Amino acid sequence: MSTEYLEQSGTEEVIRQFAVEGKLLDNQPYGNGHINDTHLLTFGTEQGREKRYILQRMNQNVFRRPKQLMENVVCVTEYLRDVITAQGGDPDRETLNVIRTLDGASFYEDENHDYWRMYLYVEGTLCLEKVENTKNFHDSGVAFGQFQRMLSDFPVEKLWETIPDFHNTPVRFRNFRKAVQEDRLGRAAGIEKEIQFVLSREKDVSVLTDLLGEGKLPLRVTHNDTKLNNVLFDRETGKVLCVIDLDTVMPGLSLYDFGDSIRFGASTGAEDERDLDKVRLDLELFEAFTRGYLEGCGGSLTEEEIAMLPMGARLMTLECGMRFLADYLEGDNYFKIHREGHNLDRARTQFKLVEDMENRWEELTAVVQKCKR
Ligand code: ADP
Ligand code: GN1
Ligand code: MG
Repeated sequence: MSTEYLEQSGTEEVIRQFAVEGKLLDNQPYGNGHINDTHLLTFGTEQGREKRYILQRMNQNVFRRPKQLMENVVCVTEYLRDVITAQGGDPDRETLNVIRTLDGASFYEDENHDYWRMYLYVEGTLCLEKVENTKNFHDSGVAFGQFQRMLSDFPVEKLWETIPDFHNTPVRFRNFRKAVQEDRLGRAAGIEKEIQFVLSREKDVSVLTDLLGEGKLPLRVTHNDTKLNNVLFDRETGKVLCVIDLDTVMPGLSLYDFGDSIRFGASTGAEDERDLDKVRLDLELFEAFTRGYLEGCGGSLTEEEIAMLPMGARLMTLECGMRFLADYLEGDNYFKIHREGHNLDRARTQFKLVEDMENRWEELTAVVQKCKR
């Protein structure tokens, strides 16, 4: 197995560890995720056909417990395979499929202690970085709602909490305040306005965790990273096909999944748009996703959850903004950046959206009430 792609990428030894037949023909960096290093591999089979796979180096700075993470992924995808098969779907395309190593493991640890895993590449799909039309955003809502419904009988106790307090907004708030106080790079001076934006919202951050603690919101199996680019659409039919990026599947609140989708997909601007005049919450998209999500959940959400959907959107957006800004203050160690100040730009779009949601709060709640009927 020696091609120039292999030599270039330095991943040849890793690829050899996986139980894949055929000859490696191509190996390219792939996708726009902020976390993992993703490669698209093309293999040629003896019958002259091509077969593609996704190879990922898991980001160990983010995922400190890669073994537990892969246990979660294997457990959840095997469960989903059964559900999809029972529904008459195609489990090779409608969920991720883990490719084992030659030893039968779900990942490979190389000599640098980097962890690698491989998935079947889902062919004939589109991954959207931005909403193209109201319908596909609605459909992504159906997909994330169904994802949760398909896992509603999954034994939650089988899942590891691979990133503790991932969407615990009060904990994220405290981490943010610590990053400001430490100000290791002296960056706080230039961004007082943004820092104040977060600090003045301290009373908001515990709304959902308090309701959870009081037993007023149910703990469910959730995806926790429901960005539009974490679903794949069928290129031919345009239908939503597969929920991907299962690294953060953990016990959580439905509001986390709903809220994270809204913060990314219902914005009129990109997550890193520099012209903040372009960034607003698009109410039509908000409504489309709400309808899709409620439809996908199939009546399983409680009254309290539905009432809290706008709060989920507002808090997930504020939380993500805090995380971007904390990362900026700490030296951009967590999210991949592609330009100077990238995390600051991302934080600013999130705050602009939060402000817009706050100003149009009655409209948001009215839309949710309308969709509920
Ligand atoms: P990250 O955590 O870095 O976001 P993802 O698992 O979301 O990593 O993968 C990054 C991108 O790679 C996705 O947005 C998608 O475009 C593509 N991708 C990942 N897995 C698959 C797959 N099995 N089939 C097709 N495309 C995939
Ligand atoms: C990361 O992996 P990706 O790009 O889908 C992050 C999410 C953030 C998102 C912001 C494990 O998601 O929590 O909301 O960036 N994932 C992790 O774009 O931290
Ligand atoms: Mg992703």
